[in-house]
Amino acid sequence: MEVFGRKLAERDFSLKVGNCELKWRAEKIQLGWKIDGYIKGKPGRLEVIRFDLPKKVLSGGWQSWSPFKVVNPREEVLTLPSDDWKYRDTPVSDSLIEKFCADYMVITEDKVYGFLTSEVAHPFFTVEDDSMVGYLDYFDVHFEDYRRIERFVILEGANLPELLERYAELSAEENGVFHMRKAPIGWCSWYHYYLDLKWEDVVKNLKLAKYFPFNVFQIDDAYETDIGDWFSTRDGFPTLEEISRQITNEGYTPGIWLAPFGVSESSKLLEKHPNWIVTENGKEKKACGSWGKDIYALDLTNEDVLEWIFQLFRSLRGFGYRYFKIDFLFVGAIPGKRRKSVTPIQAFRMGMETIRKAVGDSFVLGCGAPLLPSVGYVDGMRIGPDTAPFWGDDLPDTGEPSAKYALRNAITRYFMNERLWINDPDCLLLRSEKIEMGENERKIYAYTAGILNNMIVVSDDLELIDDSGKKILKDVLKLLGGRSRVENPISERMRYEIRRYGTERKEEGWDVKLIVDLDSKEYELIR
Ligand code: 7D0
Repeated sequence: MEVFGRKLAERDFSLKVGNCELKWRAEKIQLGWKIDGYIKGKPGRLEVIRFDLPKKVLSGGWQSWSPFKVVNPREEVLTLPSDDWKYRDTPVSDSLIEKFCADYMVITEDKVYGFLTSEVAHPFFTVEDDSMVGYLDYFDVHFEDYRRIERFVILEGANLPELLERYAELSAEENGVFHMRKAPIGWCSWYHYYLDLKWEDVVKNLKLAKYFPFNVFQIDDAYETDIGDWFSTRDGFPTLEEISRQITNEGYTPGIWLAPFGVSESSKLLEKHPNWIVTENGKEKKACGSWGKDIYALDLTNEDVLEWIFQLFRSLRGFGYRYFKIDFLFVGAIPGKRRKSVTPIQAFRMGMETIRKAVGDSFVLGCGAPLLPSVGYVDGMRIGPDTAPFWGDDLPDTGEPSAKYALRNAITRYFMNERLWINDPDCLLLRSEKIEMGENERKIYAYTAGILNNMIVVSDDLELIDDSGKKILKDVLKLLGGRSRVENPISERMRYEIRRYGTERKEEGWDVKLIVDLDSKEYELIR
């Protein structure tokens, strides 16, 4: 193993790398090593670490929706870019995108190689011959003065769950995250109504919500006329202020979905501000395609854009919203030309900083978000692809909506929960009609989210939840609390053992254990 081409040793190094000056040091810490340093010049893609290629790793892409799974890095890739989704799983440029490319961390049976921060550069790993190589991508930015590099650790010498949890704790500490918000329990409109949501549906569910233990009531994508035109509600919907008022009147925290860093090709916002977006070769750059339209990325280094974002969230807060599901965030961090010469990661964080300032202590749920650059800005984080009202056994494992693969990510990224943010495993679906899952699958999903101590958000037409669905939710709430651990996170079979530790019922050792098999769809809940 080499770090910056050297053997690890507890001392200071001063190196010339290309046209850059690099000062770094390695420090022994509990369960491993930590690397820190400073760089000056134009680093481009800076090699950090090189080690023998492991046969199997647990790893994944940069953002919420990216699958996080066990692969053989010699034979399998993690990213499948398409025209609409070039940057869905990584922002590294095209030459590498079709090779094995994993962002932030690589986990083996007995080691964690992981970056702790992504404040300026984008950390990723790729395969070169018989080696795994970790890089920091500084894109094309030149630094006049020394900048701190992204901190990095190599952890070993304990069982894997302990190493993963230690890694998340170190990252939290490095990003200044020291306490967690209480996880909300809520309702979300998306996974039943999708884009067909009508105002009458909202009103109906708002009335039925009193039979459920919710404290947040969140409207998802559907209320707005276009991506970017957030205040312009669709036919049949009242104003955002009125929506918030009605939710508040029923006793819930009003929640709203937005894609604040995106702007659709057909939006009024783009028409009014055609030069607010990220470009490439003098042309607007497509960030992704969705809703059958091209989505562009707002240039988050433009002061006017930041002011617009600030006012947007300030207004929503003024209307009473206190829960923000902010989605498609990765578009704010795609490579491209912006006003200021900063990395896409720095630009992204300027946007996140602005939102956080505007919403005060509201609950912010990140979605479609680059993970490490968001630490410290979000209270909750979606850590998997979308769920769906079907299990998805026969689907490929590429991040398409399915209950199975959404839940898999909640399990494999469990260690982030309550350290970096509260994990959102995506919504529980508890209805017994208009769903292609039986009670068994609904239970597996719900109990797993519960024992993992994750956010609990239900997304059904509440009229369709019968007594068995209500009972599942009750049992889920009883599973919350304590600390949970996935005992075998790198298992190749999707059969996991999850234990809950340190509750009031039992302060030492575990008191509840869940064994779930996502392939056979069998589970065992043991107390
Ligand atoms: C997840 C994807 F992989 C791709 C995509 F276009 C959207 C997506 O999920 C988002 C979008 C779908 C919506 C609303 O438009 C829901 O809010 C969902 O929860 C998000 O994760």
